Amino acid sequence: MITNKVAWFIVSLICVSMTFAQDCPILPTPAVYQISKGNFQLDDLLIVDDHQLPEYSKDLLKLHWTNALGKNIVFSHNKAHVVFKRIINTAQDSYTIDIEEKITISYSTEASCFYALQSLFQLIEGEKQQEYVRKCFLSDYANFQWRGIHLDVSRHFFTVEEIKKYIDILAVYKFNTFHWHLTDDQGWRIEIKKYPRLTSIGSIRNKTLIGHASSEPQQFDGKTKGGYYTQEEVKELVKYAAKKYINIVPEIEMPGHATAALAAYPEFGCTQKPISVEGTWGVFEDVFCTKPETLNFLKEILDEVLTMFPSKYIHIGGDEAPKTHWKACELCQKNKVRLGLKNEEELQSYFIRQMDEYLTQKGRMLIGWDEILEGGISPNAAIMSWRGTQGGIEAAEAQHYVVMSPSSHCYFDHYQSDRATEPLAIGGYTPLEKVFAFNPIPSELNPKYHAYILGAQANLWTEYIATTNQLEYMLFPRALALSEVLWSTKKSTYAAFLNKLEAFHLPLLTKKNIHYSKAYLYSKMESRPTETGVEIELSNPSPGVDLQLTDDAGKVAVGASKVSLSMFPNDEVKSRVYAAESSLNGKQLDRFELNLLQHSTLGKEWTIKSSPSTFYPGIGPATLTDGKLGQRPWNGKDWLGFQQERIELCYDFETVKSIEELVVSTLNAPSSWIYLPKRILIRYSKNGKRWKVKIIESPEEMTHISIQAKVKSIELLIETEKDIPAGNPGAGHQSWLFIDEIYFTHP
Ligand code: TNX
Repeated sequence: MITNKVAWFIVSLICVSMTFAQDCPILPTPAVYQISKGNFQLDDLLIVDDHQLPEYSKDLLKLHWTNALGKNIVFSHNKAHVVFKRIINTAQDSYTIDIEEKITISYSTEASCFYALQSLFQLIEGEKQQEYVRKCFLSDYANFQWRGIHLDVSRHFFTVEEIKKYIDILAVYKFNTFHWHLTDDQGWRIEIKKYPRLTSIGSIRNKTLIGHASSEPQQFDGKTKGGYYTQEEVKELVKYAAKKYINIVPEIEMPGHATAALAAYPEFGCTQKPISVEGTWGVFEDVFCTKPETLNFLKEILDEVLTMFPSKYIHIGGDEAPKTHWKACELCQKNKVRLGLKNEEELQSYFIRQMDEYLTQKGRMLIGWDEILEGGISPNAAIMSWRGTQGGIEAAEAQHYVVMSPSSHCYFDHYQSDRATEPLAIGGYTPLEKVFAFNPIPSELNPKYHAYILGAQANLWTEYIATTNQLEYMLFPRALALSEVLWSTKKSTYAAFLNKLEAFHLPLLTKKNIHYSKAYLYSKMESRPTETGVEIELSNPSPGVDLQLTDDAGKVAVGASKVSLSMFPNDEVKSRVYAAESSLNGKQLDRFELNLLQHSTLGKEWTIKSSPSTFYPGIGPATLTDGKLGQRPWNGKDWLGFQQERIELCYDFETVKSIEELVVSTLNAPSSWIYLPKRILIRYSKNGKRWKVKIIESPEEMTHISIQAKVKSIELLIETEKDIPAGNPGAGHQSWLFIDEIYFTHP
């Protein structure tokens, strides 16, 4: 975080009490914004004193003034409307804009001059007619120094032009880091002169999965797909981004996600068997071998990478590397013994350390995914924490730099609503509000380590994203919420943020021909337990929206903000349909349906003896009896998630009941580490004295368990897959169990 603020800045902060932040159209929200009386007229000709105007800012100003605003601009020291002043001894990325009789922009670094212009353009954009700008004083600086967005170009390739458009829009929102994920199992995308087969073979795959990786059997399109960037193109992009003060951090994955490289050069794997570039998504066992020849090969690749990227940080991946081949490889095992290492995790640590030493020697710094903590973190490495924030906390406490990118808040390949109309995604649920609420500094981290958190970044993995339209849809408006998190020291409320989006920024994106999602505006339908059953509530907080909720028996509820209907338990299991409609001024905004299950324990509560994870709490125990089945692919809602070996639940009927079947609904999504139970043990009793036991081995997603007895109490012990099997995402870790509903049928 930037800390050196001097008196000049404190003075401007004091003005904060006098600001009218709600009127400020700028995103991310500036630290200080104070309106004065009157407007500054924007004539057809703008005279700009370029005396202290840095070159890239001058280019930007010229381009914006002529192209976006359609006005003329000249540079002259006489009678200038706009002047620039470089000031020293202020916070690193700080600037002020003073709009009175003329516009004075003061800035600390060249980048901050560029940011000042972005803010000025947004002020102009915020006016109805772009003929004037309100007089004001604005003072601003960055909260975090790593403000990143990532893009995976291996799973799907994006052209240089498409990436330029991506960079353009990131610059508008004051991001300064573009993490370019260039290599993975499905394609090697960067030219390496010494190893030409990396691109001639490694960039091409001959089939791509259709649909979700969890579908069985998997189907493929049988089409050849490829694409890579020449070194010239890479250099051009690096320069292009630098002119917008965006640093490109390249990622060259090792030791895992290496299939494409090993398809080109099998001799650098352990088995040396010929393999093909992957056409499906997941974690694969063909990883780089730990032998010296392979380490040398990777160092030679890095040599060329360093000539293209001036970035201090170089990302070497390090995630999801199965150790299966290392365990069977004679050379790796010899290495392990020679180095006195205990296990394969330490061998991975050795591998990363070699790269760390190499990069450090060249004056760079290694950054890797949080798996590189396993087996011991390398001395100079920085950590990108993706499996939650725990890895980041551990690294910061060990005084290593950290970039936070937990999948819970920063994975923009996850769903942003629970509607079936969303484009197919990998899974997970990361709505706009959650991104907005993210804080890169975990509350449990001791303040003395806060300075190690460089910032955060959103990741855009493209297994399920093949077009720029969809890419933009996944990115916006979530990226704008993240810009607020990363830049702003005066973050607005969520409601004020939404107002700014609607009024200024979504129209701006449209103008720039950028797609975005409006999922945050959708009405929500939730079912919640009541004394007598469940209440189905339809809600939409947007002002003026009329709601109508109808059930399949023709019952209707109408109103604004929130309407509800009730559903009661019934011994007959039945699927019921609820239809929701919302409209604004008589015009339909939205219509959707929800199927709910009516059953005998609807709205009743199971006692859960093992706590669900705080990441996937659903709506508490009532999740299991709310009549709502979870979505597939899963989107994080409507499920109770557990990450433990044994889960115990019990239920007591008020009186003895005849039961035909018990139905347990769970999720199978191995690509997200979520597994079906290994076994379910059921105990039930009529009187609490004599118990009958049933064991179900390898249950399915929807398991019907025949009971055929009179029952008062029933207990479930669910056993999970302790170690995720080798070759799968999360191999070796405790699997997750997700349950959405449990119910009974009666004779
Ligand atoms: C995990 S995040 C991965 C990627 C996938 C992503 C999908 C990380 C370090 N590894 O290989 O694309 O999940 O969300």
